[in-house]
Amino acid sequence: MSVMRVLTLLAGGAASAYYVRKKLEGLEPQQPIANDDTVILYQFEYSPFCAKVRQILDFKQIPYQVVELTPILHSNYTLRLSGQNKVPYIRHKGQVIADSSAIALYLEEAFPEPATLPAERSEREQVLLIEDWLDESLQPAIGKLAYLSLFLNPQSVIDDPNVTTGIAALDKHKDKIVPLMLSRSVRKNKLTAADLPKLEARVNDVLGRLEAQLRGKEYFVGNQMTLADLTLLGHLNNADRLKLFDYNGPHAWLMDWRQRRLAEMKQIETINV
Ligand SMILES: N[C@@H](CCC(=O)N[C@@H](CS)C(=O)NCC(=O)O)C(=O)O
Repeated sequence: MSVMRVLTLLAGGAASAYYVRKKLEGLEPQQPIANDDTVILYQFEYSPFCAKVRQILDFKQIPYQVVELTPILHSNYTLRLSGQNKVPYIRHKGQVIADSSAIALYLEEAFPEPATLPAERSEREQVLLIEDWLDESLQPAIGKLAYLSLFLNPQSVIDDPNVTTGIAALDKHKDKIVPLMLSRSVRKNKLTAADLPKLEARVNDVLGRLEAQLRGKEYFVGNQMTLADLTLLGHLNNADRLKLFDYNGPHAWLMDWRQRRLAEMKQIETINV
């Protein structure tokens, strides 16, 4: 099937999407050559939930291989492999685990050191509570604003060489694919340009709540990095690339916090090389 046909079908409705899925078996990603002990991460590079899992893997110094999937087109393949239709999911020792929070718990069990969850019960629950809030409140607020802003001005994503569809033949058509995918997200969330001020206000609310928890502190809980901090790093992963929101002025502290945590992650990598 030609790339242009794929694009035309993707632009269509549910029936076309179904047809595309049925037709695209040939474009499935190659399975990586790795033994069963290596963690395989199935992901989209830009997904904040996938970035969260990469942060955990890096923090724990777990070797892993990435399989880059293509948004929308991956769903048949993903359903078959993992029994659900979202990324991230991982494969390790013959098991497939989906959902970033379930993956975090699995990795904590399989690779206990260094720990991302405190041993003390109330601290541990606090970390999990914050993780949940970051995934379920902060991320949707930032995500909706990002989708709409980028849909209204997609050129920065089209021009970013790091943005890939996961399929080389389709990457040449990013100028068509990126707006198409963004328009699907905007439609799914029933957003229009008129919603921008409301979405910006919501992001400011959420960042205000975050500030009350984290400003002036190095870590959410205790005196070392936990799953809560790694989750926030994941959700801020696109901050530079997509210029998600204005970090000058009131939110500059958050970018400073992020820089300090990224420097700490770099140090962990260097020490363990
Ligand atoms: N609760 C899930 C959320 C995962 C999620 O929403 N993934 C999005 C990408 S960010 C997805 O796969 N959407 C389906 C698609 O785009 O095909 C987690 O923590 O992993």
